[in-house]
Amino acid sequence: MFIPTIGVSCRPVLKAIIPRVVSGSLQVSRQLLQHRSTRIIIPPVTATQSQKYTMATKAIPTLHYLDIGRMGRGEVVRLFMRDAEIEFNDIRHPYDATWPATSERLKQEGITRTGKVPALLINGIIINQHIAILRYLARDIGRYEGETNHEKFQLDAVSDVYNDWRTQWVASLKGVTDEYRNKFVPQYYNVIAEYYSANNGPYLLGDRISYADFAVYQSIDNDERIGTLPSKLPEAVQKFREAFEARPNIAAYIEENRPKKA
Ligand SMILES: N[C@@H](CCC(=O)N[C@@H](CS)C(=O)NCC(=O)O)C(=O)O
Repeated sequence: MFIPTIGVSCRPVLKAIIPRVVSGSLQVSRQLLQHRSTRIIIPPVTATQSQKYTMATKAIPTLHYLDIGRMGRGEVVRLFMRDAEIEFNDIRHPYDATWPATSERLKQEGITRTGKVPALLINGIIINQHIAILRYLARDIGRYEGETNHEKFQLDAVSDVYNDWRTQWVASLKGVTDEYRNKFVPQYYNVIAEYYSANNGPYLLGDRISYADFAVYQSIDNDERIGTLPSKLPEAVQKFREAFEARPNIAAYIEENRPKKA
């Protein structure tokens, strides 16, 4: 069987592999993958629900997200996969007047239950909810996770703090309020700094990176992009940012995509 190996830098025109959970069993229907002139036939695969975690389709994972550059929840997943050297197909859907129809189609195809993305097709299943996706990936590869119950708790807690931030950040896209800029954001980075200081940084778990670090980094990046990042970050957050941006697998990517200073 021909196994597609389309690098993350490509913008493939793909019809995705569409696994469907049908009454307790997972079925990956016969698919046609199209990448410009390349046509790749993936044969049908079926598995019971209990097999779904062990079934490997041998296809590389496919990420569905919006075409909104470095912003948003899908970028957290992208950064994680780049750092972890997980090759993936990167499908970016236009976020314009066509999106409602695309969202509906993705629902019909079983790619998202809520109509929202990111969605990741991996190991013959579809997973949604970006933090849950990070946790799945971390467990799958046995890295980027907490080891003890207390470490796992810290990752969960910081992910929740980040999710609260994300809700407010999305709301700010309609217009940044003084409340968001001058109160919510500084308070958020102070709380993050407390968590990061507890293990002496630079990462949340000290010198070991974890999935939560990718979410926190994206909050710094996304605040910078909408002009709401405080001019001076708390020391622990700044130290984290510098360590994260120097990571060998993502440093160049971050540099290339850095927002241009006005
Ligand atoms: N709880 C979901 C939220 C997903 C979500 O809201 N995604 C946004 C993009 S970041 C989306 O799909 N927006 C398009 C829409 O609402 O139709 C997660 O964490 O992934």
